[in-house]
Parts: sequence; structure tokens; C-alpha cells
Amino acid sequence: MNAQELIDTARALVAGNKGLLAMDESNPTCNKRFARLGIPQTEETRRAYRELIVTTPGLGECISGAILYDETIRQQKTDGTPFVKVITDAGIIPGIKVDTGAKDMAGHPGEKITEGLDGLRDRLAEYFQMGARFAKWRAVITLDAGIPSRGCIEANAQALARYAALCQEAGLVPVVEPEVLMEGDHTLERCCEVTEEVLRTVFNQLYTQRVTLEGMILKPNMVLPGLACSMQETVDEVADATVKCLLRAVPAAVPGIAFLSGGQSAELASARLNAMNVRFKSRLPWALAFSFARAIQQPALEIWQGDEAHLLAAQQALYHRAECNRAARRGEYNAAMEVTGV
Ligand code: 5MM
Repeated sequence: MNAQELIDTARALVAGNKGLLAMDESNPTCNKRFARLGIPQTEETRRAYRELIVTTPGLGECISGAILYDETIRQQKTDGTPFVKVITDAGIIPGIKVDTGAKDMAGHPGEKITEGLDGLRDRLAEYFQMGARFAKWRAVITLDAGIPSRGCIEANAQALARYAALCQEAGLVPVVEPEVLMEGDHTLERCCEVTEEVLRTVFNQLYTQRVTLEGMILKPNMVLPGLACSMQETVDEVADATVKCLLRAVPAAVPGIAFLSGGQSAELASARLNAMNVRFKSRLPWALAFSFARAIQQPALEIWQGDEAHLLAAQQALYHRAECNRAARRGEYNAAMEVTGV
């Protein structure tokens, strides 16, 4: 492991007010999103959609790193250029999702444990050879009556830490993603309590597994009320609760926090990130950035619908969301941008 290279890559991922584009949907998830829009669920349509994304003009102005899926990192443009080269030429660092999915956890009804540690060392070495310089692993924490359990939180935190240590050994910056889900009728306060407990447990495990905090990125949920909660706090209240929670649990040595969007609308995700940067940016030890999938891609996917004739309009929509989120990092996003463009 070259610690300085890891630190440089981690810093580059949150530099210049840019953020990460998560385009690492597994085939089942990608197919589900295609099916909702009547797009054929084939390897070729997934490839064509990812070509649309990586060839979006100017994407590298707003996006520092792109998280790919195993199928995608092996694919090429129609003209044969590997996606990894297209991304790198655009000034974007290639990354790779390396977990193999969240599975039902034995003895823990309603809870998930993320798998993928077996054989991970060899897979990381291959991805590094292919050009990846960072990786991602997502743990899923569900809120409901009596859950999450300590067993679920601890098992997922330990897996995240073992993954992160293996990444750093292989020269890849680990993006550590513990996601507390939005589904449910829980309050913002409950989400805050659970998110704090999860993050404290994750950072204890990262310490135990000797992970270099300066060479990683945290990808957490924002602190939000459940989707079915009757009380939905304002954008500023969400920003305050999220930053308060992170200040309690995330060490200052971590260079950047890149939020997942988790099913928020694209506009709300931008507005909430913007509010955090407006209210706290100058006082925080880490950069507050984004690592959105749906909140960057969804409008573009809905325009594209698998039709080549819609490609340019879809790319414009994708660029627009990336640009809105770069503005949110600067604290310069506002609703007028949704009408007039940035
Ligand atoms: C939470 O999901 C991650 C962030 O995406 P959103 O911004 O849409 O919440 C995302 O990177 C996710 O891990 C990928 O989409 C892959 O998900 P699957 O379910 O295919 O592993």
C-alpha cells in the first residue's frame, strides 16, 4: 500500500466542488429501473445506457469519480473504446462496486448483511489492473419496530472495515457506505440516533482493522424522517440534523463525506446538500459532497427511454443534475436553476 497515493486519490475525489456519480447498479437493479420505463433489459441496452452516461459532454467538470459495476467496467463504446478509457480521458477517476449484495441475515428477521469478502483480494487486484482507483461497498440498515439490532449493525460494520482494509492494501480508496434506509414511518430524531450509532460502530471497526482514515471516503445517508412519517422537516432542519450527527461520529481525519440520495427527489437532494454547505461549510473538517445514483441519473433515464433519438436531451438532463450538485457543494444552488439552468 502506498498511503500517499491513497490520500491523494481520496482528496481528488472531493476536490473542485465535484462529486461522485454512482452508476454501479447491479443487473437486477438496473433491469428493474429499465422495466419501469419499458426499456428492454438486455446486456446491450445496459451498455448503451452506460455509454450515454460516460460520453455526456463536460461531465468531468462536475464529476470527479464514477462508480462502475463489474459488467460495466468490462464494456466499451460502440467504437470499441473501453469505458475506463473514456472516463479517464474525461478527467474522471474510475471506481468499482465490489460488494455482491445485501442478503437476508440469518437469525435477524427483516435485516440484511452485505456479502462479498470471499475472494475480494483477487478481485481488487484485477480491478486495479483494469484502471479502478477506488471501490465501493454498501451496507443496508433497516428501521422498523425492534430493528436495527446490534448484531446487524456490528456484522455490517465489521464487513465494511474488512473490505476497506483490503481496498487500501490493493491501492484502492474505499468508499464506505453504511445506508440507513428512508423507508418507514420513523422520525428524523430516530434516524439521527440510528445513524449516529451506525457511524460510531463503523469507525470503531475501521480503527480496529487499521484503515487509514485519510485515504477513505464516507458515503452515508442524510438524516431524514421516514418516507411515511407524518412530520417532514424543512430543508434547513434536515441540514442541521445531518451535520450535527456527522460531527458527533465522523473523525476529522476523513477527507470527504459523499452522500447517497437514497430515493429523495433529485431537487431535494440538491437543496439539502446545498443547505449543509451554506450553513456549515467553512466550519467543517471534511468536504460535504455527493455520490448520487438516482438523484443524478433518474431524469436522464426517463427522457432516454431506450430511444437513440432522445440521447442528446438525456445527456443534457444528466449534465444539468451534475451541475446542480456541483453548485450545491459551493452553496450556490437554488430552485431557479431548475427552471433556467445553471
Ligand atoms: C444507495 O445506493 C447507492 C446510491 O444511490 P442513490 O443515490 O440512488 O441512493 C448506489 O450506489 C447503489 O449502491 C447502486 O445503485 C447499486 O445498487 P444495487 O442495489 O444494484 O447494488
